[in-house]
Amino acid sequence: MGIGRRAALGVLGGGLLATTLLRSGRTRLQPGLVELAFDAAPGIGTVLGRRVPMWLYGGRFPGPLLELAEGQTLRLHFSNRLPQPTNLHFHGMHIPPTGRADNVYIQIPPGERFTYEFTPGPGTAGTYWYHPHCHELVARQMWFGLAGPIVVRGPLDAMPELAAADERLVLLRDVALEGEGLAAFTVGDWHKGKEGPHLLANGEYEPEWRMRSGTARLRLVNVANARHLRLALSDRRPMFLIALDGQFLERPVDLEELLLAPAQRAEILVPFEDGRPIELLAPHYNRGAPTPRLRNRFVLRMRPPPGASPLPLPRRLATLPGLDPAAARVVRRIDLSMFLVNGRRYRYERVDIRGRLGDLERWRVRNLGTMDHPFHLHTWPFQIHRRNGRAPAFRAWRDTVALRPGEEVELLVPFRDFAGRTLFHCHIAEHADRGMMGTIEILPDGGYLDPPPPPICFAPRGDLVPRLP
Ligand SMILES: [Cu+2]
Repeated sequence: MGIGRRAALGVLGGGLLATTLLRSGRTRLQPGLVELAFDAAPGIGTVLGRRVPMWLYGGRFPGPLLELAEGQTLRLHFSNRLPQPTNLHFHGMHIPPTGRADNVYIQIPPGERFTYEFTPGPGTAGTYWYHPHCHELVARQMWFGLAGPIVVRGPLDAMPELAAADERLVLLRDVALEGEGLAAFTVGDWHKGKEGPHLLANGEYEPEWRMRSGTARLRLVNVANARHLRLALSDRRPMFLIALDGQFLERPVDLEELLLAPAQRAEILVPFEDGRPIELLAPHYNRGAPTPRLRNRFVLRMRPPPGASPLPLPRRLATLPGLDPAAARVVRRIDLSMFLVNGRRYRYERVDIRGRLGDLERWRVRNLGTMDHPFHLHTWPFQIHRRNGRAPAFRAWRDTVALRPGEEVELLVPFRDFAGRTLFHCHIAEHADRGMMGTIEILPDGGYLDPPPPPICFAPRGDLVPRLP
């Protein structure tokens, strides 16, 4: 397979993640095509200073960075060298759920390859991530190391207040070691979701960074299977939220604390006011499950450059359209309970929601369970209209919404583009694997979709735990 010079650049872009460097303005993307290749394969990763057998994208943990600009095409030659089927889901991306794009029905048997290809459109600049989506195998493949970042750049990234900030990707997940590697799954893990007592940032434990600007721009991504992260800065300094999930907000919002549920992203600006180091902290969060307490003193520490002063905050960011709830043609109720959506367990053959392309829908999602469940819809971003009857403080596009026990959120979901069949589910990976998921099909009037190919992902095949070679 011919991989050109851009592929090499793409892979190099991934390499930058290992040193946690990713600064806007430095990366020159050519118009057109970004092409790269990597595999999912058993390998050796370093976790808490120990070399452990893992499953890795491109031999790295986290996986290589996929970085492109709005309107550029990503062509990704992906090989499966795992002992079981796998595939890729491009979490949060507003791209087709069909063909070679974000198609969860693609199943790649061991030893085979597949070329993904898609073009994120205007207004999609943001932080995303990729992970496997082979039903019943997702939780294990993610826990043992399979996740990687995606950054889409757009015109807003060039504003001086953002471009001059020291930009860092921060992929967050917890780990537990046991025996010779990452802890194996126990029966209880499927119910509560698998967690560990150590939180890693880009695979590192309590890293300390020398910053290059008076303001940090952190692209935070929660790639944990189940751990919900409460995030705050040392001395309760304010942080300035500029983006949630894949989209910019209208203006920065100052926060003392942020809850980042599994799969969610948040971009924050951190000004270094007084030249002192700032730590990102993860205070304990009770999600209604017996979560092991983190042993971290901090998640990461940033040391500002001497004499640097913070950048001015951007006054305006994106312009987000309001959605009129009265224009919703369909109102749906979606009840979440353990392993079930609307009382039913996921079935590959069954379509749970049929909608029409062009419609705005209003979804009332309730958490009837006793622990938090993060609800994720593929392909179509939504706005939260109300949470427990109250309008949110600011407008945002989301792809994953966290629900505490007893909560109800009303979502406005515009199906403006991209027909096809895909999934909505709880993003505690173990819950989705156990059936807390449903199928949605959005078609133009009179449209028809062939049934998906027979499943190969179900039921464990081959090794369920990575082994030392
Ligand atoms: Cu759940």
